[in-house]
Amino acid sequence: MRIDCLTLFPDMIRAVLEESIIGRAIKAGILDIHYINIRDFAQNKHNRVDDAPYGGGMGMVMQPEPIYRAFQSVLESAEDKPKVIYMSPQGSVFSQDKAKELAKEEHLVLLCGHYEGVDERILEEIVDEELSIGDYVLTGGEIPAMTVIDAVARMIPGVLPAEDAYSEESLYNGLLEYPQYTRPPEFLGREVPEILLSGHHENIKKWRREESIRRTCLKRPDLLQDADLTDKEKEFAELCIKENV
Ligand code: 58G
Repeated sequence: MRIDCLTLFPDMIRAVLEESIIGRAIKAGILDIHYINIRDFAQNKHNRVDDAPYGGGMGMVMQPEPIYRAFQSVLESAEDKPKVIYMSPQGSVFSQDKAKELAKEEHLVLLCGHYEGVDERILEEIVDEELSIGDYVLTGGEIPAMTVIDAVARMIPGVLPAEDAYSEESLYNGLLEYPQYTRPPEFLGREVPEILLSGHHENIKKWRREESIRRTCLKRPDLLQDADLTDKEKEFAELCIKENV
């Protein structure tokens, strides 16, 4: 998959992504990430890319031309038509399902805004989709873009070390993850649940499933609506909620 980031802070995104497990996928050639500095496409003396909003009001707005030229430079080096995403608090809220969906794309362009955002005409002209990572406002779209790239990249086969790792994990099945333990078997007097040391895979699987349901009931009951539960598991969930344990 190819991803182009249109941003005023290319080094910030690069530093974070190349430091993580995503960096390995880039080196392995599974991911091809390009960092495009919108300021390189300014055409005035001081390389300005923002200006005051028409109609007045506070702050600055990113001008359309440098963003458009940066985008054209991406198109020139691409054989396909990329999906263009603008990171914004006005977008639909990003999710695991969305990450899985985007992981099927061949080419993404992520536009990161600053100040009070980008000129509306850029959204109309080049943006296919607006995405938000949650209901809060940040100073730039870079952190949301990194979030989307990380979540999408780990859904691409070969990016995670163990390919089956994510098929069973939390949120994949609409439930929270079961609790994890590693050595030592006792820590500050707290023991690892005996069943995990038993080697009895069938029982362990059952215990983990129940713990997933229990946790989801306690921490994120809103997720239960879309979770795939058997009738028996639904009864178990009711009980967890009623007894609050
Ligand atoms: C209002 C304020 C509209 C994404 C700022 C547009 C981007 C949060 C998210 C902006 C972002 C999120 C300028 C800075 C977008 C622009 C950017 N804040 N929740 N801020 O995903």
